[in-house]
Amino acid sequence: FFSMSNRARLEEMPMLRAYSTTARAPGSHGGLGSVSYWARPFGILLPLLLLGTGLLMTAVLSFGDAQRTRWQPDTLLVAGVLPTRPLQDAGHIASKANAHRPTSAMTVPKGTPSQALRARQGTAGSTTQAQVPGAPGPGQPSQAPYPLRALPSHGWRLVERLKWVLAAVLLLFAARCGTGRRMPVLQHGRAAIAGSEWVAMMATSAEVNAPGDTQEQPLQSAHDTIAAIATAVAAGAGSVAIVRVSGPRALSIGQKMFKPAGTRQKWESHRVLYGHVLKSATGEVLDEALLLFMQAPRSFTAEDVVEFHCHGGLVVVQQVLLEALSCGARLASPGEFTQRAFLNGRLDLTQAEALADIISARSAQGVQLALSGLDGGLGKAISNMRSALLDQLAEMEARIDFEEECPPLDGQAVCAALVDVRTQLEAMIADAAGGQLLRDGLRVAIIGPPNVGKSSLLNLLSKAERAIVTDVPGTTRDLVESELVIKGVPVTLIDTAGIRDTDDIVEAMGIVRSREALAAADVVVQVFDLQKGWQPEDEKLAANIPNGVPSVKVGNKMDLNAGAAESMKYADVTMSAVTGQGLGELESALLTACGATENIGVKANLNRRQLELAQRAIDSINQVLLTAQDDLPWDFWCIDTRAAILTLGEITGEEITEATLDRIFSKFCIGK
Ligand SMILES: Nc1nc2c(ncn2[C@@H]2O[C@H](COP(=O)(O)OP(=O)(O)OP(=O)(O)O)[C@@H](O)[C@H]2O)c(=O)[nH]1
Ligand SMILES: [Mg+2]
Repeated sequence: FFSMSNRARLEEMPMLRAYSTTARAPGSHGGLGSVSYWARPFGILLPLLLLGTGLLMTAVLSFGDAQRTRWQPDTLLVAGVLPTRPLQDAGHIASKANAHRPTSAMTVPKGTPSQALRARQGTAGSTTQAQVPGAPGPGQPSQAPYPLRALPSHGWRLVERLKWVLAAVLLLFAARCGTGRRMPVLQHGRAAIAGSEWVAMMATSAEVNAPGDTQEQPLQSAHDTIAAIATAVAAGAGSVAIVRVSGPRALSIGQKMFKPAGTRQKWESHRVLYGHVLKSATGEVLDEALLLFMQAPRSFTAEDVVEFHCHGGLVVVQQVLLEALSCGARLASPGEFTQRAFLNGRLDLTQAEALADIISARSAQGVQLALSGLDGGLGKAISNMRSALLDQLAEMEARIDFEEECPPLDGQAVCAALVDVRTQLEAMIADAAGGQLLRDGLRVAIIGPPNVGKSSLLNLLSKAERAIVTDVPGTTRDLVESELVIKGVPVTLIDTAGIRDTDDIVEAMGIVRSREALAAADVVVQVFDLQKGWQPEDEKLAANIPNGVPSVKVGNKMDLNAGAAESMKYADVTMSAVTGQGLGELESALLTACGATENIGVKANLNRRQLELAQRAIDSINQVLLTAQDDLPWDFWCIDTRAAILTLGEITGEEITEATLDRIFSKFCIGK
C-alpha cells in the first residue's frame, strides 16, 4: 500500500502481515509511505485450483448437455431431477409409466422439455398427435419398456445456458492470477495489483520535510516538469523510496532513464514496469526499480506523472532524483505537486489542506478527521454559504443600480438569509474544538517538588523508561518529552525538574525551564507526595499555574500511604506511579480537564486558517446586521456582505491571492 506517509497509519496495518517499506521518521514527513505484502499467499495453488474448478464445471455441464441431446421420441421423461443422479429416484415412476404404456397414438411433444412435460400432463404446450414409428398400434400389446430420461430442473438448465460464460470467467481469472500481469494499477486510494504486490495509492501531502524547514517560496510556472523524493528520507529507515516526476516531460524523462527488463513490457498508463534506472549519459545502472506511469489527467497532479519505486536509504534515491533532474526536470518546491493538483482542479483548497493534515496527524482519530476533509464536504458546505450570500448581494446591488425598475427589497428577508449562514458557520466553529484537539494534541507539563515521582509518572504513561528515576531529589535537570496517544488524543508529556530553592546552578537552570514549560502547557499535571501530604510548597506551586490553564492534581505514592486521608482531599486523582494503580483515572481526568469527551466525534473540521476566516466572515455578517439596524442605504450593506463572501472564498480557494496560496503550500513538504 502506498499510503499516506504517516506513522500512526502505517503502524495500523500489522493485520495484513505487512511491513512498512518506506522510512518512518517522526518529524521527517514524506509525501508517500508504503506497506507491502505478498499477494499470492498460495503461490501457484490458487490459480491451479481455479483452473481445475473451471474444467470440472465445464465437464459436468457438458454431461448435462449430453443428457438433453438424447431427448427423443419413445422416451419417458422425468422432470426436476439432477442429471447426475438420473433415474434411480424415479424408479417407481418408470414402472408405473410402463405399466400404462399407450396402446394407440403417442403424444410427441414439441418445444422445450418443460413444455413437453406440461403437455404430457395436459396443462400447456403445443403437442401434435402422431403415429410414432415403432410405437405399438391400436389394440397391440405393450412391447419393451420405454427408456426413461431425466429432464434437468429449471435452475440447472439456467446454469447450463450460462456455462460457457461461467467457464470463461473462471479461466480468465485463473489466468490472471497465474501471471499477475496486465492488472490495472489504480491511482488514489484504491487497491491494485502489480505483479506480486498489491498496491494502493493515496495521493497525499505533508506538512514540512523537517520541523523548521518551512520557507516561503514563490509559485513557479506550472508548465515545466518537476521532480522530488516523495517518501520520507531517513538514513537506513526504509526499504522502498519513491521519486515522483510530474509535468509534460515526465514520460520522456522516464523513458530516457529507465530501461524495462526484457522486451514485452509496454509503456502504458497505469502500468507498473520492472527494470533498471540508468545514468543516461553513461548507461551505468543506478538501481533496480519499478516504474509507474500515470498519464494526464488520471494522476494526482492531473499531469503526466512518472514514479520510480527504488530501494530505500539515502544514496540510491538521491542518485535517481539527480538523474531525473539532469534529464530535464526541476526540483519541486514544497507542496508543489499538491499545488498543481489544486490549480488543475483536482482538489479544492480544503481538500489540499486535509492532505497536509493526514500526513501530520499524530493519532488514528486525527487521520480519520483529516480523511473526512478529503471528500470535499467542507468545501461544498462553505461554497453553498458563499453562493447564498452572493444571491443576497446581487439583489442588493440591483437596488443600488436600478432602483426604479426593481420591486422593493425586504431587509428582513436579507437579514434572515445572513443569520442562517452565520448559524451554520457558528456550528462549524463549535465542532472545530474537538478537531483542534485531535489535530494539534495537548502539551501536558508534569510539575511538582523534587522526588514526588514525576519522572516515574512519565515513564508509566509512556510505557518506556524515558526519564531517569532515582530516590535522589533533583534527579531531573532538563525537560524530558514523550509522545503518546491517550484515547485518540495525541499528547506530548513533559517531565520537568522538581521545583525548589536551590544553590545548584544546573538544577536552578532546570527549574527555570520547568517554569517555562508550566507557562506554555495546555494542561498541567501537578504531582504531590501522598506520604508527605499536601505541603505549603505544593500550595505555592498551585498558585503559579496560569489562570485558565486546566490542571489535574495527582496524589502519588498511594501504595505507601496508609492513612493520610486529609491530604487526599487535595488530589483530583490518587495513584501510584510504581504499581500503576489509578492510571486510568488520570488519563480520563486529563482529557476531561481540557474538555475532551471520551469519544470525540470525527467530523469535517476547520483548521486554524479556516477557523480564523470563518470567524472573520461571522464578524462581517454581524456588521451587516448592525447596518440593517441603523437603516442605512443598501451600499453600506453591500460592503460587508462582499467582505464575508471574499472571506468564505478564501477558505475554499475560490477567491485567493497567489501570495496566500504560496503561503499555504510552502508549509507542505517537498515531494508532496
Ligand atoms: N512506592 C512508591 N515509590 C514511588 C512512586 N513514585 C515514585 N516513587 C519513587 O520515588 C523516587 C523518586 O521518583 P522520581 O520519579 O525520580 O521523582 P521526581 O519527581 O522525578 O524527582 P525529581 O526528578 O528529583 O524532581 C524513586 O525512588 C521512585 O521509585 C510510587 O507511586 N510509589
Ligand atoms: Mg524526575
